[in-house]
Amino acid sequence: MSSSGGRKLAHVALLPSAGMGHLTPFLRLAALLVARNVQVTFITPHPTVSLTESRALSTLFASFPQIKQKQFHLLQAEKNSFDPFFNHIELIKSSGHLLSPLLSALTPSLSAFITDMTLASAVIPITQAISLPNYILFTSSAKMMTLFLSYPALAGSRALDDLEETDVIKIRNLELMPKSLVPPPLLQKSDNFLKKSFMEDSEKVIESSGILVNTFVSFEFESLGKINDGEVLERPPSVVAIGPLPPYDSEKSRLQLAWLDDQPAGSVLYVSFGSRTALARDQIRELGVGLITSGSRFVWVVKNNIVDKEDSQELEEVIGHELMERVKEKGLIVKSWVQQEDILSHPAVGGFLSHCGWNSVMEAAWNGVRILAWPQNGDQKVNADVVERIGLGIWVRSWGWSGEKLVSGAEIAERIRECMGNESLRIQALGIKEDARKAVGFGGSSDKGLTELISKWNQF
Ligand code: UDP
Ligand code: G50
Repeated sequence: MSSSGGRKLAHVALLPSAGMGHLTPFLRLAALLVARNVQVTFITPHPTVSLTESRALSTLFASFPQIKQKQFHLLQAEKNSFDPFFNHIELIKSSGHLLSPLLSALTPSLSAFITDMTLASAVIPITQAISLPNYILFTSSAKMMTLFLSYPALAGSRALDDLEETDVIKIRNLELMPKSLVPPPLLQKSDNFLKKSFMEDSEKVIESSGILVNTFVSFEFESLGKINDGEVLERPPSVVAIGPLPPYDSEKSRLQLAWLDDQPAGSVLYVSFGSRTALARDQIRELGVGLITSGSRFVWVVKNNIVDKEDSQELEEVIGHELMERVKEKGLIVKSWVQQEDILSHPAVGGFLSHCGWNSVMEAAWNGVRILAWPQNGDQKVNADVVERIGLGIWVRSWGWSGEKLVSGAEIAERIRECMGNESLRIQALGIKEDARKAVGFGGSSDKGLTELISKWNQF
């Protein structure tokens, strides 16, 4: 640690995993810590999977010259999964032993180390060996964390196998969630990345110094309570809600979408399935029909490929000439990275058709934008359930997981109208925005949680 006028200042290193959904909360946490006089070293696994990740990192270092960058050169490894981001997480894990010398060489010596939950099993033993306090940043919902923390017990007891889809998963006397919400790979008989990493990481996070989670108490009161009251695990690690992690200034103000300025307040639906989900071609076209027939204005981000640099197709090839012409009447359609925060914070935007990646949910809450949830895979049904229960949005459960069925344009249109026309949902979303801002404002629950952590680090 370093000292300033005799007072010790914390020095914290951050290590994110792969993909924008995991990187963005780390960038925001870095900016937040710097604003609180914490010295930050940001360890960047190199190379990144997507161009967007390397651009976001450059922006961070350009905007915050006080953040030290340390490149973490990854070894080459076999690619076991079809998912490039999962492969990359494996790669970071298998390069883990190279971290020790990197960490020990940092000056001043570290007060704490924060890494992503997907890297826990590789990183925690390394930090333990050098007696460095290690924290996990959980970048999904607290509800997802209840499943994550109980997974070794569930998988061990085979309780999951014996349940019907609609049955509720129980652990001791605790009702966790219906089996239907669980990410499909966790229910597969065969081995896969998610099962293996859930098992390994969950067993290891119990030994961490604590878990930080990008959520806030009033949003996920029940799940946070279940964890911290010892209902999920008898002796849980300390779990601190520090969200929503606010976007920092240089993420904003590069608005490419002047079109939005000419639209009436709250009239536009923003449509995006996040950074790594490409809908099937026939589903993209039905969605286009749905948007047009809904009568709503919209900004639609079309994603045709999981990884940005592998996508060379023109927009018109993806959605077809006729649809392309009709879409232009009411909406804006793009096939590139957009600054989502710019869009969600724009007064013209009133709704968000979202896959419910957790960052998108927190950003919608932060901006008071109601959600029409269309989870596709992974943790997204769990997150959609949180959204629906708290009253931030609606979720049509019958639409199923990605690829289970083709949802028709007519049905999509009907639900868009229902969501955009729902006045009580609009008001609820604004209430949630107020709660979100209170949580991170001075003396709010997330502000207090982070302040306590920092003062602990300052003493180390
Ligand atoms: N995002 C963005 N522009 C895009 C697509 C995504 O800014 O065109 C951001 C979005 O704001 C969020 C992150 O990328 O912060 C995606 O994370 P999320 O958890 O929502 O979903 P994932 O991409 O991990 O499925
Ligand atoms: C990403 C993803 C699918 C998915 C999840 C993702 C989660 C989050 C929880 O983040 O479920 C999680 C914890 C530890 C771990 C992996 C995932 O090792 O594409 O389900």
